[in-house]
Amino acid sequence: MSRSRYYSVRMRASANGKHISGAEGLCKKEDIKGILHEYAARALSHERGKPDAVRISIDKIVLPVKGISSLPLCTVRTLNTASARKTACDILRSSGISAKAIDAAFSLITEREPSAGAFILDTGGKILLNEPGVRVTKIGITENASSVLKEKLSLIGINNQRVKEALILASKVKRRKEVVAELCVSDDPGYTTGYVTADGFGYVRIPHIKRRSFAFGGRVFFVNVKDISGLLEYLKNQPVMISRISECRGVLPPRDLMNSKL
Ligand code: WAQ
Ligand code: MG
Repeated sequence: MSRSRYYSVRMRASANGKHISGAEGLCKKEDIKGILHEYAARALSHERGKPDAVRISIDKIVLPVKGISSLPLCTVRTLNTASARKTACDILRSSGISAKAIDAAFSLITEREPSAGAFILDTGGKILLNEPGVRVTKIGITENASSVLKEKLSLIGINNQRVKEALILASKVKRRKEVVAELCVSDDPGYTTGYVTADGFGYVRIPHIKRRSFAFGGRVFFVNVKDISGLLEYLKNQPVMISRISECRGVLPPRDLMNSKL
């Protein structure tokens, strides 16, 4: 994509310095007002609590915007936390992530107060980026891709903002070759579906990855490099728009998922 007419809008809400919610997107000038309204409403009525500080910022995009495809999406049929964790482990293990790294990732995101950004671990489990982690920003979707995505997600009954935003973010992250996989667990007490992304699997939604009412969550990016400076620069500053939508499959049993690696 060429010269940009886009603006990056970001929101962060906190209470006593603790993360409550955040949002980020790319939009055209005429849509800024609507987005500000939506982000402010989201910040002030979040199930994680009432914020005492909300920061919203708007930056004009100066770098050319890169157009990319969304990751292929599917949902795996996991019926409880044990099978959800097992499936996440199976995908990550088959992508070359060590058991130690997977354990470290789950403890970082499920055993302490959520961090505003994502942790970065190497495939052996070494923490390359600790709290507060990296916030992925400058992410959006073209109008055309957005209507295609809406159609595809509607067909499988999951056309909602949360899925769309997570797919956009994960597609930007996984686009980098050094990112081997991502693990995400929502920090919202009422939202128990998480996801894993990895080569050959795409974006795999995993129901029941945590128990309801549990207010912990987070994201971990697993990488196969030691120097993450180029990756951090890309995640924070490279504007990326989803301009093509890949396949969106419905629900698959775990065994079919593992056997149908793309
Ligand atoms: N960059 C990096 N990390 C982030 C970002 C970001 N832009 N936004 C959120 N996080 C981290 C942060 O630690 C949050 O605590 C954690 O992720 C969870 O964020 O297909 O709702 O917004 O059904 O609670 C995934 C499944 C939902 C969607 C993810 O995440 C689906 C979700 P939340
Ligand atoms: Mg949240």
